[in-house]
Amino acid sequence: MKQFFSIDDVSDLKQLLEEAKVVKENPFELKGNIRNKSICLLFLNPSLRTRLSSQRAAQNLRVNVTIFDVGSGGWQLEFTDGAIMNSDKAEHVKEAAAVIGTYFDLIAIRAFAKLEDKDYQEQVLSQFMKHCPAPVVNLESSTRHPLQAFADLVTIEAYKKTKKPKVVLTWAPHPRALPQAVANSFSLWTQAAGYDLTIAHPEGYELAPEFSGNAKVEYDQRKAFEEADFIYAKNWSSYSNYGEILCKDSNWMVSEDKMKLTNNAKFMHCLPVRRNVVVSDAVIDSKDSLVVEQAENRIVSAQTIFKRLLS
Ligand code: SN0
Repeated sequence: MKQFFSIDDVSDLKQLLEEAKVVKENPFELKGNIRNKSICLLFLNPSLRTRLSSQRAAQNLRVNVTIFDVGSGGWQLEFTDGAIMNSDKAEHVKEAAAVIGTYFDLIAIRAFAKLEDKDYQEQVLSQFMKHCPAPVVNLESSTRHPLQAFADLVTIEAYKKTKKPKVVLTWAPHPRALPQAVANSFSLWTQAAGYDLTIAHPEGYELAPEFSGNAKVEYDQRKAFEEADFIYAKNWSSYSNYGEILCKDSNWMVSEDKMKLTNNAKFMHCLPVRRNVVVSDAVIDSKDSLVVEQAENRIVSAQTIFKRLLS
């Protein structure tokens, strides 16, 4: 593995999940000599779990970790090749990525979608991967959140009762327009794991075909919930009407009565979550809610990937 941008960088998902199990059971075990290596976490956007779990993961591996809020503490970066830099952006990613890559053995970057047309070109991450000599890890880019999806798989693996559980990714309402990254990665990773995936959403919220893949699409949320083993709620904005909010229908909130249609499903969400908009208090506070455990597994997914890339 040379970088961790997407699931395409994982050629052996089963093996990766085995490695995650080992990391989870023995978080402080050290094999190989990666002590004294150093990681830089670069944030262009806010974070709670990603920041803290990546830092914990590095600390568990006894590697040095530096957090840089490049969005607020660094020069404004230019990402476009050939730009005439006579405006507000002081530094080109070419130099920034090259320099940071000489200071650290791995850099991990968060750069959300701006919900602008160019998002699916993944300019920020691809420019860093091109110009940084150290391996790059995706901490949520415009179209993907692979460490979240990996942690979600670790969570589902620990709770699934059948080889091919029925997993439902359901759209839920939200007051703001959000990226598709979490939903996109969840779809790819759960399909790669061989689960039976249904994606439920109102019309107009279809994910890009490269991300929905062979998942079943269901416009009737109640029907989707029938016999489900896992309900994963997430809001995303429209892909076809890019970045737009097409629906705010509160009937799409995950509620106790809908959870009753399932096969005693576990409830999942990547967090942060808007209570009583995306999911009711009763569901997220129930014994079937896995949201905190998912977040805890973010340490496992980050640590497994850092370990691979630094070893
Ligand atoms: C981000 C997203 O991609 O949907 C990060 C999720 C891990 N979520 C948000 O930006 C939610 C912000 C809000 O206002 O609720």
